[in-house]
Amino acid sequence: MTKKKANYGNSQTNERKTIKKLKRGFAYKLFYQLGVWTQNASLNDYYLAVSYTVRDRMQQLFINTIRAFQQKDSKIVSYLSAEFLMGPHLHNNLINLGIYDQVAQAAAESGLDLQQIIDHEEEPGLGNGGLGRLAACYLDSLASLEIPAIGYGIRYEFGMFDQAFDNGWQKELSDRWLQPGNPWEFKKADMAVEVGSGGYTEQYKDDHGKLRVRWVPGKLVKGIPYDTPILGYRVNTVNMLRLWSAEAPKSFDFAEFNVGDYLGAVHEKMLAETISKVLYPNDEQSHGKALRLYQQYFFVSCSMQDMIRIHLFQFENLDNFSDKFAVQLNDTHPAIAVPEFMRLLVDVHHYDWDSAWEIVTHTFAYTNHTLLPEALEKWPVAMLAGLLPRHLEIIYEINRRFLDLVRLEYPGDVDVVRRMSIIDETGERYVRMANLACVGGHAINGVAQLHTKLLKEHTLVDFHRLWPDKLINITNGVTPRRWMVVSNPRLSQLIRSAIGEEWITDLKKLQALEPLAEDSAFCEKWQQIKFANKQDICTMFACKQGPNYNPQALFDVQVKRIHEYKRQHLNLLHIVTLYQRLKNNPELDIPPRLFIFGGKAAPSYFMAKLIIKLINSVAEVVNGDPAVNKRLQILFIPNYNVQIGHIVYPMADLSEQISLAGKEASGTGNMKFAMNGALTVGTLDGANVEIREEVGAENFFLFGMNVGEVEARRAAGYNPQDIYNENKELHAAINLIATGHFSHGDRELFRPVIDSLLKHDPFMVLADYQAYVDCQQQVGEVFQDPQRWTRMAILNAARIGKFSSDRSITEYCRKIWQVKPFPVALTLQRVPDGGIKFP
Ligand code: CRA
Repeated sequence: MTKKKANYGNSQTNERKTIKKLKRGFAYKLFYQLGVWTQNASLNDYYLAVSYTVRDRMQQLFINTIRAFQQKDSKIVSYLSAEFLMGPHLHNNLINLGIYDQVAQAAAESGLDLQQIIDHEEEPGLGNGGLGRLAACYLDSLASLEIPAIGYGIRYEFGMFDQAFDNGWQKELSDRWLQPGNPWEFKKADMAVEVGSGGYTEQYKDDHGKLRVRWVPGKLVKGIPYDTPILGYRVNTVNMLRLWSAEAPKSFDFAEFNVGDYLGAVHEKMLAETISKVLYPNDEQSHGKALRLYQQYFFVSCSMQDMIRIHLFQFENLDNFSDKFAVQLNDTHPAIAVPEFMRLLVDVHHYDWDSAWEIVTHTFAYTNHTLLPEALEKWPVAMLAGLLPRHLEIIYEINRRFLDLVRLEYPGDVDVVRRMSIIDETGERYVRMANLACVGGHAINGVAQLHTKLLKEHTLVDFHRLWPDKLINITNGVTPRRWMVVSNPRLSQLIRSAIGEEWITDLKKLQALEPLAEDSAFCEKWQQIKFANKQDICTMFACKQGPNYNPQALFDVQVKRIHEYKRQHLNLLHIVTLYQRLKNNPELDIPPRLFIFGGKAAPSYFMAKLIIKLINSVAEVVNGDPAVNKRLQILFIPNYNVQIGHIVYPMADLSEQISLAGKEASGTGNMKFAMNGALTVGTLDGANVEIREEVGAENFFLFGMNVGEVEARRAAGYNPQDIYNENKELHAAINLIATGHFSHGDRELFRPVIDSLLKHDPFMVLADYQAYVDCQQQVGEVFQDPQRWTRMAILNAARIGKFSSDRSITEYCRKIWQVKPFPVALTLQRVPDGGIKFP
């Protein structure tokens, strides 16, 4: 299919006209919208003026898309997610619209530096990490593939916290993304919906004398939608991200006001607004947090009501709802949608239970993103009873019917009933959200082959046995628009000039690069680009303790959330090992390495925060030691986020994907690195397995135990102390930390890390240590042969096509959503010169 570029002509005169209009646009926005005069304008004013000008260019497409969806017979995908980690919009929108060059030129002619303006944007960090960023990549692919879609989530006033370092410790600062103004969203105040909480349920007779149940909430809040247009790449489709913000309903204020309690009313208003105040960091135990549960219910209820409204705009009833909406539950965070939709159908729209259940189960599908037992959500029954009494009744009824089915299938097996029940009755009673999601939808998917296999064999084994066709795999993917075109312009340009640009929408086309891995001129250009990208980092960050970072060094990068299962401390033990080797043997022939870290720790995760302090402490000593710092340096980039990701992936030589096998569901950073020509050192975990299959075992540095070996090792009685006693280098490295070498003699500071490793080592760092160090030795040797390294890097990029989110989304469309592309025609013109005539 040929993709028509939206509406920007290419001829020279058109080009001049466009630039002229853009320049006038900047000036207009500055003057009329922002109310400032050029001389007084701040960088933020310029950023806003440019962004509003660009946004105007998206409007025609946006409005046409919405109209086309309303008028035509298309199915809409609703992606329900508590997190959307969108990253900065401006640059991405320029690329997807295809007007980057014109805007850069117009900016330059207006005396502005587009790069500086792009860098100024405060990114909307409304997600913790992989899961939220995946949702953002999926929205990009949905729009680019011309699939009608709405992303539904929460407009957190404070997103992911900003991270700073204070004497090597993580410090959390509040994120203020909305402070400078958000030019990308539209507030739709008149599309607000109401959401209840608390209260009681009652029976009543309807007009036909039929006995019904209704929920009488004790409180109401209003959900206000804020819409952000999501552009596809060079297509007319502009989908929508609809985020809900909580406000107190007016009627409520007035009621209080009338009895004279003005301050009480204001207090109520504040309470209502706390619902969408802040994003919960993951790795926090949230079972007891009513606010977190209510956040989930709030956005889910708003979204279901919104979909019903959209549906009833076109149809008389909800009978065919599941033909018109496919609703994806991004993990269990939105799983309360199952009883909420049942309530809306049965209590509000008066469907009988069976018909309602039919609609519900045909509408929902659930993606599982984790195997970690502590991340599987469950809510105390008592809490649900207080907050959502009607939903608890509905959950009981769903469970009663479901367990009847289980008993019928497995007569006499009480254990299976106990395990599969939506209610956990082993102690304090809980609602198991994963079980609810499995029962309430027609499909369940894991996010990488290995992950899905483990779901089938362990976490969801009973559900898989009951419904063998329900659990499927869809391996994650990432968007090449943001993760190559936007973030790595040099490499994208080289690839374009070599093989054209079809790969941008069809990533498998990168295969055409394979023969170029043997072309010395191409390889040389490839190396120059990697070098230039590395130089950028060296200029951006100066080393605080030692000589400046060396762009010739092997850039060895681990960026991701700090978590013990991801094993940043394994990486660190390797660094300490190299440090010792160099101290003992200054002549050692190893390539210079720059170890780069990035990532945040959940504020209450003590061990992760101590690991950050440990990395920073080792950095201080290593970088400051003239005996080693020409060959070994460490850079911990603070506040890792999407924006920093843009500069990190393009400059990496080596991608660290070293989680304990069986722990990382998929990973997506692993894909971004390989796309940008980094080689991976990794375990057989998550999507690493498939990446290795695609790029070839000979182009991937594999080490460590596989899942089977991990299980066997644990079953045999794993004792980390034995390894410590037997492995001399490891022993010495651990002792160096324990004796205070990196903590100014303080032997207590890092004791919890050491104790954990020696006594329990839950993620088997010591068991994989030697394999890792040996593998890294090999990495160093290959790096000393630049031709070989470059060849491997090119082959990684050439064979990474599978990991485009376009492929993932195409699979979701086919296997789960049953939805097809729906190209948008531009039937509506822009505002006519003579003004508009209201109907
Ligand atoms: N933390 C997994 O751990 C996976 C992403 C996206 C995660 C990653 O391995 O790549 O999801 N899981 O599928 C998660 O958030 C609630 O579970 C993640 O980001």
